[in-house]
Amino acid sequence: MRNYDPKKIEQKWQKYWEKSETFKTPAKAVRSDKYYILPQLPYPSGSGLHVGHAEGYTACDIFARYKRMRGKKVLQVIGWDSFGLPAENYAIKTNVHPRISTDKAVDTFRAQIKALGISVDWDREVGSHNPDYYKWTQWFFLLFYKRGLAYRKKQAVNWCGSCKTVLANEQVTNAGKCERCDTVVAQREMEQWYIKITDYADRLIKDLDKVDWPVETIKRQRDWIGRSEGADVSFDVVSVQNVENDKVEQAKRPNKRSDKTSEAMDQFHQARQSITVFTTRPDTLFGATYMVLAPEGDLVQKLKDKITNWKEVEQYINETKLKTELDRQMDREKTGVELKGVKAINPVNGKEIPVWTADYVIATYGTGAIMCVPAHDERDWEFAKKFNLPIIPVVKPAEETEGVFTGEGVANNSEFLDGLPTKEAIAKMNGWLEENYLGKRKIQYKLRDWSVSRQRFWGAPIPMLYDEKNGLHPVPEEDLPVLLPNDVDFKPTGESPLNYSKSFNKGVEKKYGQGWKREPDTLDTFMCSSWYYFRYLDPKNDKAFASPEALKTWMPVDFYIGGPEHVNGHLLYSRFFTKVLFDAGLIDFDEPFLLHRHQGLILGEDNRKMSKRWNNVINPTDVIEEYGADTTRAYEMFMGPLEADKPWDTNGVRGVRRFLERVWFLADKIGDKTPSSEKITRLIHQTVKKVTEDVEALRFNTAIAKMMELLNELSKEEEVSKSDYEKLILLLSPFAPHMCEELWQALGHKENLAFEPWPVFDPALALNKEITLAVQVNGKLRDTLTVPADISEESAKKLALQSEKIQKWLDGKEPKKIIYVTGKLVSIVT
Ligand code: ANZ
Repeated sequence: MRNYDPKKIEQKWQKYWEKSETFKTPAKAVRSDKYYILPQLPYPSGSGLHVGHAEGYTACDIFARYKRMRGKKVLQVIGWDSFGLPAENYAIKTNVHPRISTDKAVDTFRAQIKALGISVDWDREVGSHNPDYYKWTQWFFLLFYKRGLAYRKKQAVNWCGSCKTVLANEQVTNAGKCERCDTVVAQREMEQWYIKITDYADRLIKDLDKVDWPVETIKRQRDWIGRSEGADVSFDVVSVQNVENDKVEQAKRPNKRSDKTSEAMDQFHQARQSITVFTTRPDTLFGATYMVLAPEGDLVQKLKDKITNWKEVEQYINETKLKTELDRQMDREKTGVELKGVKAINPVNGKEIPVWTADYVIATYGTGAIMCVPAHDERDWEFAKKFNLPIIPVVKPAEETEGVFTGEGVANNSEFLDGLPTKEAIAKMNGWLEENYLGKRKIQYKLRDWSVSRQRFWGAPIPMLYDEKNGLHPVPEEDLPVLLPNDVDFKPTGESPLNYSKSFNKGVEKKYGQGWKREPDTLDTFMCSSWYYFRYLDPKNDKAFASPEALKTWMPVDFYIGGPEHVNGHLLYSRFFTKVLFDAGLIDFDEPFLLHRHQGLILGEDNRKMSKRWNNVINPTDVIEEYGADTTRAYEMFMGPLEADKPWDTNGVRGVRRFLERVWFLADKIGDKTPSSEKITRLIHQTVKKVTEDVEALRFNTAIAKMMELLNELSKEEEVSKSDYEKLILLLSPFAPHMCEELWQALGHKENLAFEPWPVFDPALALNKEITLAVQVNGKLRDTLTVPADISEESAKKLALQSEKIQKWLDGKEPKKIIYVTGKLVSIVT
């Protein structure tokens, strides 16, 4: 064999694949024989591809190449998440228009991915910043609008003062910072566009049963949606001077439910200024000793006339507005102000309890008001301790505990609930509340509606119009796309830059009416990335986001790889988009990604996260340059389990390169005169079995390890049969496709190997044959062992010594000599 020259080989095959359109998506596929493989849409950053991208794309590509060899019709495409803040921030930093810098970054990414030999259909590439793409992002927005799922609302929003834009909850880190620039996020009252994802909360939880995703991912998404079963309970709130009168009036409460509606009760509560709380523990109502209203909500405002210390309350409200929600939920010293002049009546016993406002209650969750049970809720406990409020235990734990008890137990101090275990007590209290018009069972979600409008330039314009009276109108579908103008100063000011574009508003009045103008905000980039996998199916269609036939053939996605950081954003939004399409009758499935796995993080050689700061960044292009794409691919897969975080190791890269070279030069040993030994034949079948099973289960590292073992054994042989060697090449080809194509051709094949059938194994031959070994101590047979036929001398001796029977006969004595007779006997002399 001539020298192994990856650069030459790799360029040759990449050109060949491109020219002969090897990886063009097969035209005639049906749902039963297609396989849709999806690498997560990358954001094309100016700094190019990193090793983490290469890891995900290689994993997908191995799967894609493997599935083709198994006869599947494969769809694999890559596109660009090219709108959004990072591109815009980069453009601002470098003072180059985002369109120019984005297109340049895309060119670099594309070239780098091609250099890795990823087998995608480049005819289907899409970029979310292109008008023929974002036309359909806008169409999706209109679909939501028409279905009552897009609305404007004024409320407190997350505001990043540095990026000068609103952020979705999913874009704020656990530390309350902007995920892009690390600035502490503030709250601002603003009117914004929202998508009503909460309408789908229930289905988004339930349908998680339909997908094969990592358990932890499913749990994280379920927790984020946050389903709580509980009850709404009404508490009357009265002025202090009226307490006596009100108590009398309370007796006139409508009696038991006599008809199916609760109208009478609603009227009663309205007249009485009742406040409804959401609780997951209605069984603790007898222990509710005070009530708290969220400072920023309107409940406190409604009581303003009755509150006698309004100045103090107002000051507290203003202080709260400066804090982020997260800050408020952190375990800090509790603060709050009592609303003097009002009291609430605990509905179960008519007791008068104080009403407070405190920032640990959030206006947007539940009803924005809570009943406080300090004996059984930690935050209430801390609060009650600090402000000296009464604590009444109403749930008895199985074992006496000190302090607050938040678990389940048996009700006590609770009249008609006494003696009931928590679950039954909850059910009984719920029944009682409903019968007495005092409450209703309720399911509550943590998920909020998704804020999608951004006061930035680099995004899809929201396709809405305002008339002269500020009335809203959707842009007619035939007028899409609403083009992103070019005459814009894109530097952020906090106001939508599109407001100042002449071309953006030009002709709007003439076309739509006097005084009409366009919505100047743009869509959050996650709107673009929530549906890209549909566009890959039919990227040039200008009549629909994808044709019904393409949708029917290719969806749902069979295998999706992405990082674990998008669980509560992108993955959730994509599922929502899919469900809306399903409800609109446009598709026949309601989950987009059947099988989903995450790739792990590749760390620097120093075991730290790769970062310019640590000077430990490995650039895949450098690795390709020095060792070749096949080595880069195979090394990244050999590093460890796909989903594990693992450090880079240059020695490991060299090791994999040596492995490939040894496979290359093994071709020199091909000879077809002697048939393979039984041992080699068995190992071949075992390797085919193991690699097949490992690839199916994405255990790429152990698949490579098995091929290395096979190589070692074949290398010991004088001669290797052509057919054995070809099997190794076929197995290795998804990992190191260029080299394997070259070898395949050198072996005399006319067709390239991308569609060559995957090797099959004979299960009987793949079985490791077993033999029986006799074990003697001082010449006498003392035990027999069943071992693999190809057991090594070392293992045979070790096993013999470990045998309990033999240990007994040795009786603690050190063996002087151990003799092994291959396949027959271990003889120990003491
Ligand atoms: C009384 C009670 C007694 C509660 C008890 C808990 C334990 P999850 O499970 O997260 O849904 N809560 C309700 N609305 C709130 C708001 N806007 N801000 C802060 N806290 C709020 O939690 C529901 C529980 O969180 C509710 O049940 C309420 O406290 C509190 F032994 O009511 B509970």
